[in-house]
Amino acid sequence: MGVSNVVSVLLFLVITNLSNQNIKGIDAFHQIYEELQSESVESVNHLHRPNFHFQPPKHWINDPNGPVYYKGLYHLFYQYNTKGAVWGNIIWAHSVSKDLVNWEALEPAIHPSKWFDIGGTWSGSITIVPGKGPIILYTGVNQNETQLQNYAIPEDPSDPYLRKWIKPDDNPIAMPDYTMNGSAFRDPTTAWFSKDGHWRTVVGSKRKRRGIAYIYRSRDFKHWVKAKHPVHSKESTGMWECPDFFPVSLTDFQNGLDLDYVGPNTKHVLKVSLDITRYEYYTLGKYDPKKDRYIPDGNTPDGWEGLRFDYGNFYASKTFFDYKKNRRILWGWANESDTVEDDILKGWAGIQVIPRTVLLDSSKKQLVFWPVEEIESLRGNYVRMNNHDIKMGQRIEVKGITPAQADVEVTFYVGSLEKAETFDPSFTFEPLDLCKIKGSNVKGGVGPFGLITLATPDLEEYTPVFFRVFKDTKTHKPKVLMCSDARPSSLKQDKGPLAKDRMYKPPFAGFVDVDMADGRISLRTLIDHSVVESFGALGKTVITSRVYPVKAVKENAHLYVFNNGTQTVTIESLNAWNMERPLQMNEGAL
Ligand code: DQQ
Repeated sequence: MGVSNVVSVLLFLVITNLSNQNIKGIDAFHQIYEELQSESVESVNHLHRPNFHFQPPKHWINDPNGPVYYKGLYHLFYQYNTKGAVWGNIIWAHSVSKDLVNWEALEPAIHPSKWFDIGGTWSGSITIVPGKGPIILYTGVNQNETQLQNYAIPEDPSDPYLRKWIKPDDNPIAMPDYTMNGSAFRDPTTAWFSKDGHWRTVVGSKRKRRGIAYIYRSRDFKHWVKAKHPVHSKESTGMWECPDFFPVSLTDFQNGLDLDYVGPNTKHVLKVSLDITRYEYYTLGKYDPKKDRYIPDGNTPDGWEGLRFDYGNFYASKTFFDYKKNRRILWGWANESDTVEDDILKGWAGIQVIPRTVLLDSSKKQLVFWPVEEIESLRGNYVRMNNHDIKMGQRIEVKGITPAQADVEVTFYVGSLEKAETFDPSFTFEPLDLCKIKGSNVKGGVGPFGLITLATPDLEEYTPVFFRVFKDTKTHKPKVLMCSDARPSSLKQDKGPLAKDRMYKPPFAGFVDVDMADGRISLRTLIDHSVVESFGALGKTVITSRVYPVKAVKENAHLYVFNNGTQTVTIESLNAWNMERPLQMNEGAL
């Protein structure tokens, strides 16, 4: 490389680094620690290990791949390191379930073995092709580190377990052309069949700093041609990983739609995972199948400030249509927030969040998410509370369940919003900044109120999940902030200045689009040792945090309801359950 090239590379790095500093999000890219990728796991530490979230017995996992419902079984594939607890040596691991709760691990579906994937078998999807059965589309990396799109077929499509997969020699099915970025071309979506006789799939990419979703068409699922224009792109958003593109109904708010559904009363959702900050956003919009263009509605931002499936530790998500129950289900990966050294010591890293149904909210302005009903089969011991006032500064303990492994649903009644703080126009509109300044201990008018999870009785450690209601002087409507704040979650400190030695204990936040006309707001939180997964206002705003308390663990963890606002808040109803461990969670294989 000549001197001028070196200078331009350095300049580019400085500029991108500078411009990224203003963009908030979680860790950038999969951190690559070559020396640690194959460090074998001696034993598995269970202290913070979730009990009812999807996990293999050990090692690193990331993106959910597939998923699909086929011949009576739910299949989940996922990115898995066969050798250690950090990212690397990635294959497609494979599990099946009859109920989305209990999981049986099967042998891995695909691993690097051919010239078109010897450098990696990365994320992708499954499509059920009539007459052929399920077909995997995935990204292979070749030995020059160019990303290619490949397909794989089951050896025996009549086997509901789809145990063995073949990678035909006529792969790859798509290669980057000279106009494209070969190291940013990945994660093909589930394909759909259109009336014009073509299958279509979307592949994530970027050109310079522009995030891109390319669309490919095929008549036979083998020969794919890139459409002239990307289906959508957006400047300054960087690489679009794991795009997801699906229709939602504008009239039926109970059922999901399959990808090939065509009808007048639909909108499309385009979700992309932003590699620069490792968070995702989605837009609602209109897809024109003739022009193969997607145009966002324009009601919500198409970029960094966009709506999110989950405002917390959640990435590389993927939906699928469940033919059994006519619903669209979302899977997403929640990474660890612990130090890399401790990930290796505990022998595992990464979980899949509880699968969630996805529907358009009746406001038609956003989606709503809710844990699949099957998860309720794990509910055990149960306590309830009704019509209980919590005055300012009060904290009430929820006793009689196991607070480190629980499902809690609360409906708060706040009555009048008179005392709500004014939404100061000088506030930055970023919910995260607001949550940073106005934590759970900062007294307010209406709120902060909510749950204190994984806490010690003296609050040396705790993870609060709460609402704070403001009066928006511009709209004259309440502006509701929801926070899940990991800052006080653990006494554990960083082990050093490097990224791998740091604990990630951020506050996460989102606004909740409710008018609270009836004075009520609900919160549901699933707590699973190091997971705090919360659904505000029946799933309008969702936040997942990963936390590693030192003292508030297992039977030493406590759960409280609190209010730090001058307005008394009533617990209209609270139902809390112990959550049991599923009978089967991938034991054995791998
Ligand atoms: N993870 C995969 C990629 C994808 C990224 C590699 C997202 O295919 O873009 O493990 O987390």
